[in-house]
Amino acid sequence: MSIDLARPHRRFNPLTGGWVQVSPQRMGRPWQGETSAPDPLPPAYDPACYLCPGNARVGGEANPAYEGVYVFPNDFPALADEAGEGGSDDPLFRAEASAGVCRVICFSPDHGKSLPLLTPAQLRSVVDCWADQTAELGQRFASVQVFENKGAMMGCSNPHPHGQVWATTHWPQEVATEDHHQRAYMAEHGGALLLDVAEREAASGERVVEINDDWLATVPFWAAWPFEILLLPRFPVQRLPQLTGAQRDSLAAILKALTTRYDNLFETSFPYSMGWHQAPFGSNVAMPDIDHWQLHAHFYPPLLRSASVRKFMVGYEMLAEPQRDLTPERAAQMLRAVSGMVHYAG
Ligand code: H2U
Ligand code: ZN
Repeated sequence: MSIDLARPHRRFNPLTGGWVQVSPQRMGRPWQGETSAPDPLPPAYDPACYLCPGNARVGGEANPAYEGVYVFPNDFPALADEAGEGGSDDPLFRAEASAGVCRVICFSPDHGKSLPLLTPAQLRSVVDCWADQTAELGQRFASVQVFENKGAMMGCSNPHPHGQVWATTHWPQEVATEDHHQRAYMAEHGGALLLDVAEREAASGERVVEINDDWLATVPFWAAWPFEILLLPRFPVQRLPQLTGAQRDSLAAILKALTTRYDNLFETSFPYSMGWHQAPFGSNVAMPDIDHWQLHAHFYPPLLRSASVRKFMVGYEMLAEPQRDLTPERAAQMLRAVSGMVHYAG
């Protein structure tokens, strides 16, 4: 690579076709933003929590006294089971009906146990749940989106550890974009884009935060968010249900280590939006080949300098393209410098 990465430059995201402006020379500029004490960890049970076992949800229905992972239909689903009628091909005012299901996944009955605080066995059952939901919903829907939106800073209304799954009859935009770029990469280079990325990242190690025999967590070369992570399998796999028992265990292990590092970085329950991208299914879109797909997870955390100082994607970023000061290499170094084994809250 014959470019000075210490000077302003742009990096290309081969998965989306987007660019990011990197401005390493701005790292030392003075900061006059907010700072405040980190949030304390929540208690094991909150009588006011609508996700805790035995408590009533907003719709009135009560949660059972669940003991492991618990899935229920979202009481305020964003999608309807049945698509409405009609559509519009008007080139200026195009629309189509959409349908799908939305479910909530409680990771633990313990209100205070976010992912890094779960045992490997408990994390494994979260992985199994993600895979089972994908397998079941993939029979009826074209896309299954598993995700977790965590922390008040991300607009998450409740600290109880939970994620969601939305399955749709259409391919959502990000999935369609990634499908396009992975397909084009394989046509041109013969291999799977993200398998090649995993190999190159493992070889250089520069941006790797966690690695085991099956998985690798890296701050991608093209990361837009300060501590963004791309979690990649080191073997070809297109969807969650294909993972073997051993690959699920090693996934649980790397999830625990990565999220422990996240929490330790600013000694706070690290907010983020994370989710899995996996090969979409057939349904109303033809999906004959999926070899170009590689299963992967994105973590998009908003924090920049402390538990309360966040990165805002505004101004130039909204109007031109994302920009970062902290280099991905430096972010990876900072995440490597904190423990992936011992959580700050014990
Ligand atoms: P977030 O705070 O991560 O958005 O998630 C809470 C989800 O739980 C949200 O999608 C659903 C909301 O619709 N929910 C229920 O299904 N039942 C409830 O009683 C409250 C919240
Ligand atoms: Zn709770």
